[in-house]
Amino acid sequence: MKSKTFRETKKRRDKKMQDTKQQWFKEAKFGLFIHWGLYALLAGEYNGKKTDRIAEWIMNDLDIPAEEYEKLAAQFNPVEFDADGIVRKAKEWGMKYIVFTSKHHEGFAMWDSKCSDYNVVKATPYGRDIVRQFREACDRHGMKLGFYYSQAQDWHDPDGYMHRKDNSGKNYRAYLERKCFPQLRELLTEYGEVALIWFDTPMGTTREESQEMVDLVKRLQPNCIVSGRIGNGLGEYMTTGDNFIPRLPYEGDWEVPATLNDTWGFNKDDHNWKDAEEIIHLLVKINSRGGNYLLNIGPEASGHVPEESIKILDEVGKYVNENEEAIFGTKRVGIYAYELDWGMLTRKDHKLYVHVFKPRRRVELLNIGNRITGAYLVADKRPLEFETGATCEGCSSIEVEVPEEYFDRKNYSICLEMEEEEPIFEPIIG
Ligand code: JFZ
Repeated sequence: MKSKTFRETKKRRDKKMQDTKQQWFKEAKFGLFIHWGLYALLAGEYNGKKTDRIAEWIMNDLDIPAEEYEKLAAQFNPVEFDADGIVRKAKEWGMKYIVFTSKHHEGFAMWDSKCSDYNVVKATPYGRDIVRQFREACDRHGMKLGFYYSQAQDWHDPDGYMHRKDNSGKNYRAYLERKCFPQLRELLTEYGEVALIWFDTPMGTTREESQEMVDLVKRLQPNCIVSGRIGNGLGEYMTTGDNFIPRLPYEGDWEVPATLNDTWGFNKDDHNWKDAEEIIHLLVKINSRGGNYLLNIGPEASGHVPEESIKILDEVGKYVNENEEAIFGTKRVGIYAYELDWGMLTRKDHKLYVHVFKPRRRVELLNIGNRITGAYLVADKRPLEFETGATCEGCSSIEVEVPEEYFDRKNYSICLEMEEEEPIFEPIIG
């Protein structure tokens, strides 16, 4: 009996410890994904042929032989690359973490890897370690840094998944021991504190092999988080399909990896950019359901970040900064009876944030049964007049007066202070 109680306490304590380690991730809400590798040189086109898929897949899509593709390295000289500039921007945009593609499916390492010369230091005229530059810039700006690492697909290593698009007759174990494990070890021992490893596409990786990867990560950096795409149910948070947003609030930690256009790696012909307003709404929607939004940029081969992405994110950043209190550190909101056509809700303990996306003179909410003790505009904390009451059919109603100079404005937020910790959503009754 005694030992059972002890075990239970220990289990609870372990769970709590894990939560603490991951607390930054729960609170982060907004991060920057960076897809950058040799594919940026092709920018979606090889020998006059264009890919109509995501640009970092061009080697696979257009059947470029590894012997040909690897020659790209000799052209990689990103003189415009400015790690500090990118990290500064991410900080300005209100992002709390960066995930950089240390090695994508193409197999090329963006750092000075000791176990494969197919890397940015040894195989390019540029000769400088990109991962290290991100590390140093992130340290300077107090930004968390995680690494995307394609653990299974490696189109350069003959034993990696999908090399020559063929998985037969391979010695995956040999690849793991020769490249995957040693490279992970390098990333986790030579590049400071790694916030997370963003594993991707496990393919045929067995549970034992995934477990070996997790153990390796945890042995070297116990606080490093492992993404869901490690596979075999071993991840510490869930990543949705790219650009997929769960309809319902999802319990547990999760993240939506997403693009600003329709590609991760740079594609010169992809101009299908979402606008800033759409991105703001997606961010708030994801936050409202409890997730983080990991939004991608795909730098050009020169290192230059496409103007369009900067322009969109500068505008998104304005919203995030002004309304930071209503984004960073918020928690999943339960199911509210109504789908608002003008806004969305996020929350913290004792605070319900109303994000207003369309101009209006007053903000009205029905079927929220809390005792409201105050209301203020998040941007400048000015108090707002409000009234609470009941509808003719007996549901709770709250009405907040919008300040006059905000009548024509959209994209701002209001905080409702609640006596209770969480919002009380009343069901619709007829
Ligand atoms: C993967 C990569 O293949 C792709 O190049 C990019 O890096 C992206 C972020 O991740 O693509 C996936 C992997 C998993 C899903 C969708 C796209 N999924 O589970 O839906």
